Amino acid sequence: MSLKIYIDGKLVDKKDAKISVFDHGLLYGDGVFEGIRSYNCLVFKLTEHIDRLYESAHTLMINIPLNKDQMIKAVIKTLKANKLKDAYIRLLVTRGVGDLGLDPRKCKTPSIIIITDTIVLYPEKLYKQGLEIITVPTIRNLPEASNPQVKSLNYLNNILAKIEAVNAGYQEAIMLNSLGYVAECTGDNIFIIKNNRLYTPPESMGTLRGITRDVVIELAKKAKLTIQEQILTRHDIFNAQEAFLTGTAAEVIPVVCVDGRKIGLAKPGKITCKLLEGFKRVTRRDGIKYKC
Ligand code: PXG
Repeated sequence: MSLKIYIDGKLVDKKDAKISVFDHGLLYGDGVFEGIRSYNCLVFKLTEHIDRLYESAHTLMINIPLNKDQMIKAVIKTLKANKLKDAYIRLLVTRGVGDLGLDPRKCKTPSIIIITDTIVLYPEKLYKQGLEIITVPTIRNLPEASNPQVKSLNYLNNILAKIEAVNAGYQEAIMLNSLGYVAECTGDNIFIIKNNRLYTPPESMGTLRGITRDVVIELAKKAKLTIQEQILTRHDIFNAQEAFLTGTAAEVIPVVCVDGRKIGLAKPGKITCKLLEGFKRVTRRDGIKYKC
């Protein structure tokens, strides 16, 4: 059975899932998106992802033609059509079809695209061994320019950082902000642990308020760990006892080496592993259920 893609209310075969070359999502990266997962027929934190999508769209003054309930129904409908129990869901809203100029007023109707597919994950062995990452020259978008809280279709900032990591032989990169403080990774947030305290950069550092990040903060609070949103330097990261990344795709992944400096014992830390276990439990328990 061919994969069905939702485009503007219709479910079409993957081979027919096409949009106009005049769509400003393509011409200018003018649009917003979310990456969401479902686990055994439970969509994890769907409401939170939908809220973030609508906030991104609001800032860009994109009027999404569905309300939030209708959007949730559209996501579920697409998952069911594809009989996917465990899925990666990519939800996009583009500015829509306009002309070759920038003027968004020429784009009358935003387009909604929902792609549900199986997820490509980091190999299991990386969760056991931990990731080695580096800092890259490309800094994170300035909040005063293209605000990192807006998950826009223009991801060039992160893609450049990813290219720099890959060119150097690494899979993920730490992006600093314009002041040289740690912001986040290309598609993940970063945490460190020292003396039973959990640290992660605040939003003001150019950090996306990740939904996985929020879940991990809640788990840490329940585990009676002290959690501090704090400015972090590379020195802080190098001298942490544990480090890990969080994101919808990666979940919680240990980091064992940064810029050639071993982190702690250079293997996944105890607290990190506990948080990963806790996270997996939550994904099996919470979420919006659908029949599959
Ligand atoms: N920071 C950035 C810049 C992101 O794009 C996260 C953090 C984590 O946020 P969530 O809400 O997922 O915990 C993201 C996540 C991918 C992929 O395939 C991930 C993201 C975007 C595009 C692709 O790993 N966003």
